[in-house]
Amino acid sequence: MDNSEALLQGKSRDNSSDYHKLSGILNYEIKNNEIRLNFKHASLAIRFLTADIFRVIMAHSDQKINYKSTEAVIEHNLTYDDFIFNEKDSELIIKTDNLVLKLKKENFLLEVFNKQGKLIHKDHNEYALGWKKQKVRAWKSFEQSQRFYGLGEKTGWLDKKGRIYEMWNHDTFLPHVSDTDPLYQSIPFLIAFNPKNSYGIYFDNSYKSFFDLGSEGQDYFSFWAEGGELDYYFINGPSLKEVVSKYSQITGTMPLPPKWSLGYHQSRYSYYPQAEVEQLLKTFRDKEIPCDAFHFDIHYMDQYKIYTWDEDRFPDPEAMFSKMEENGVKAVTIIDPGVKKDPEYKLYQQGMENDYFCKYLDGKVFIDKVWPGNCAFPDFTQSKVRDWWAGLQKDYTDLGVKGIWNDMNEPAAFNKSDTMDVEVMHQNDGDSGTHRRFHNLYGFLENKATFEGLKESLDNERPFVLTRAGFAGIQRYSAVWTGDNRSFWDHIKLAMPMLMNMGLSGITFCGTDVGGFTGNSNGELLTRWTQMGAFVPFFRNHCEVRAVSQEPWSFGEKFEKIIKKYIELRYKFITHIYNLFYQASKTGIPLMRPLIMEFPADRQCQNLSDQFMVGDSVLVAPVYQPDKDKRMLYLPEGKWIDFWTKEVYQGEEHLIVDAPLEKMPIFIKAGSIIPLNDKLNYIGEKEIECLELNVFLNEENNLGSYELYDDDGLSYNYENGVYNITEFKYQYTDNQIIFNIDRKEKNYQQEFKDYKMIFNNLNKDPLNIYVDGNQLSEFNYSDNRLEFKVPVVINKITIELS
Ligand code: MIG
Repeated sequence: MDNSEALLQGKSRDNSSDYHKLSGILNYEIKNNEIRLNFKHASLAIRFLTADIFRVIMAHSDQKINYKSTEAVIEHNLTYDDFIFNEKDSELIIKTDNLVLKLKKENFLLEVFNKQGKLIHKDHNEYALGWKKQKVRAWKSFEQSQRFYGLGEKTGWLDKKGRIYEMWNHDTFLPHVSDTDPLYQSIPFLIAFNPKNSYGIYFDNSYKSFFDLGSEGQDYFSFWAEGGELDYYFINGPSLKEVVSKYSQITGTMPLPPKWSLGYHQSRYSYYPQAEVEQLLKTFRDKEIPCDAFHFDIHYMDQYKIYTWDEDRFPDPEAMFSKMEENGVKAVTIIDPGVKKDPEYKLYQQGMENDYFCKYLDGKVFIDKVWPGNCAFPDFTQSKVRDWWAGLQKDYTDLGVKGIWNDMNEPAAFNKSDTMDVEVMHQNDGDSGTHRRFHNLYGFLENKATFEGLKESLDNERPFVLTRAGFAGIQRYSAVWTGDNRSFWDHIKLAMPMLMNMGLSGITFCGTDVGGFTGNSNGELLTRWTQMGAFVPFFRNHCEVRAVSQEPWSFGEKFEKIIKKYIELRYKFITHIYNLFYQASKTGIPLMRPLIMEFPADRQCQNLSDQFMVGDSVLVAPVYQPDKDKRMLYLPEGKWIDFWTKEVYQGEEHLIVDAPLEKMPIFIKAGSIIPLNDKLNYIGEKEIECLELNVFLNEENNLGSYELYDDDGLSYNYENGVYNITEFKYQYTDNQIIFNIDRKEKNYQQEFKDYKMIFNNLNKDPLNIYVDGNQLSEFNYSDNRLEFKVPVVINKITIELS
């Protein structure tokens, strides 16, 4: 490596001209859902999964086409052979119901057109696909007006254009700044956004890979990997939502998590001894600050040996957990993958006796330093190792632990490369390979084992797993947090586009350490961060071992009061948030969304990185600078209602709004319905007797609807149909509002007894209200807001207006 390459940290310009390119098509063959093309030194398979999704696999040199997918791809039975094939002089044409593919015969090149005949995707004229020794690479044309999203956990703006990104899971403790890359997760899924024709490319390759999105202003974007196959999926939208949703047909959606895990989590590195945890519990409950989970960081262990307890610090973890449980707080314990090399330690013995650890080809077990000192690393590519690991979960769940936090699973090691030697072997049940191939899958497979083990031992309860490292598809097993951020204002800002792109990359359940991990937080920073965190899917306050305390009360009463208010707000929104999680589990569409997902035609939203939507109707604009009492924000088309003041704003405008410390701007899209519930100290504290249905009216002649899913929030009984789906619908005309309630599914014994109906932005006097035909005598109307209560069993409300 010469100096300049070293400076580029391996992202050396990988000269396109050094690659072998595909020549002309020699011959081809069509079989079922696939067209196979043969070239002089390569072959290509194009397989159709649906009318919108096809997979391209290249084999070069002496290789055969390898259809084996990485573990990221779920077992699906998507196959589509309904295409029409045509051959012309210079090209082969394949027509699906939604796409037309043209394959140039002479200098191979793929073009994709939409139904209307518009070109939406094209290989680069000069390069298309190629290889260089072990490397495989694709080049694609792009127009400068195009935007790029996705790629998982990356720094920078919402639009990823103009940089090279590396996929190589890495423990990055140095401050995450705008061009820090890579971080802990690798999600090789790219979205090319165009207002009318968005598509995605999922590159199913677990080797170290790169995406160059025009880093030198070139007219192509490109992705390549240091080994393995060129194996990618083209996913047609055409909308951004459809791209994201269709991607989840390949890598899966997040399963419905336990509802408590959507509450507030309190963590630090580390809470100990036991008495401190008990004090923490008491403080939360005395102060009535809602909280659902405490996280136990590495100091709970005996010399950092996983699945052990330091008996001096924690004389009776079981009793501690049951006391926590009585007070509605669940325990989540950290686990690192490194197993201490200690001949007297049970796990090390088991691993050595059963050949569970990663080793070199010559049989030597790979040993490196992590927290416990010298450690061996389980080879999670082996099913027997995953079974062993899954079985270990019971040690903890028997004590009362409800969730596992998988850290250091890049895997991290205290050496120059920060990870395992790439020459170490993984056995992978007979299809072995080096760490080069399995590095990015290491954490993924560990999480799979953890999730399955917890599921088994928790007995019909849904597990909670949190991870730092992962690969595409990680959402099937685990929530993700963004690792070691800092108590910097910049890191509130950095988190927003990062989390939004993670959501677009399949990771619905993600969050960032609220308050900042490294460095000392302060009252104002923690307050602002908590405000944002309350609307981020995973909501946990966590900090480093040397950092000052940053529990909600740590910086005095002034801040505590506001922080408490926002944690409470999270719980007021929890029915809505849970509902959005349900939708995400069905469709793959995340709850934390960039505005562009909801307003794809609005150019202002294309790179809007410091505001986000929660679902399709709540717009959040966190304050991420100190000493601010105003914030500029953008409202897209439509009418918007200030959540706090109920003032109505016209959209397609930039506004400067008041945002004193106690206020984070929140706007609700007029026309929507939002359920809000009573204050809770924790999920399941009490039955929610009354659910508020907040209707935010738009002008007359407006329709609105909301579909509410609800179940016990904890068990798998919903898989047997034990859930409710209720649809609320209203129509607002010049002299009346009709509100309908349709209980579409009702197999779960609902906790709500009443709905409190709240109609905001109603500027006509209500004259009479009829509930299922009976006149209602009690209601309140003032300041354009109408309120009354009805029992949940009713079907129809009619409000006559003046
Ligand atoms: O090398 O377990 O990102 O959340 O507190 C540090 C101690 C190891 C890194 C995690 C952080 C956790 C810390 N861990």
